[in-house]
Amino acid sequence: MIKKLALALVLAASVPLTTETSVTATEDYPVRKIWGKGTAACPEKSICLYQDSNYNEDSHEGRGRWIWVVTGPTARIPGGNDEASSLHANLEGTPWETAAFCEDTNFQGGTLLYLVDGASRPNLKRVGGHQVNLNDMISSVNLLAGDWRRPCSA
Ligand SMILES: [Ca+2]
Repeated sequence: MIKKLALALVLAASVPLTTETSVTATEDYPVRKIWGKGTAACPEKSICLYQDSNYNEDSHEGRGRWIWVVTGPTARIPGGNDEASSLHANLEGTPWETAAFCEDTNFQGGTLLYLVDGASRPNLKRVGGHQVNLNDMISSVNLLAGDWRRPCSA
């Protein structure tokens, strides 16, 4: 009888209350939104997706704009889908070495680009030697360590 009671208590403690789920979508993903500009505004152990090019430095508001701060593989960016215009990787101190940015949610749609720790992309409208436009396309972010393949499924 005591054992059954103890088990019931453990089960009750491990099951989240239904009223606490889905308060905000961001609680389900390791991503949060902050207001700011510049790569220095990117918190430690994070990938930062900036709403504007040049890390929000050119925003008319003067103080910056939104930055989505990713702290783990995130299948969705609530409120920030297809919004990123510049990127910064600040992964030092994490198990991850590289971020892969996917065109669709749930790590689908293929890999738009990679970013290693410490790297930045100031303008996703013109990326790489071919000046590819990847602006406002990123929908999920996978974080990778060591040997890896196919970070975003095609
Ligand atoms: Ca997309």
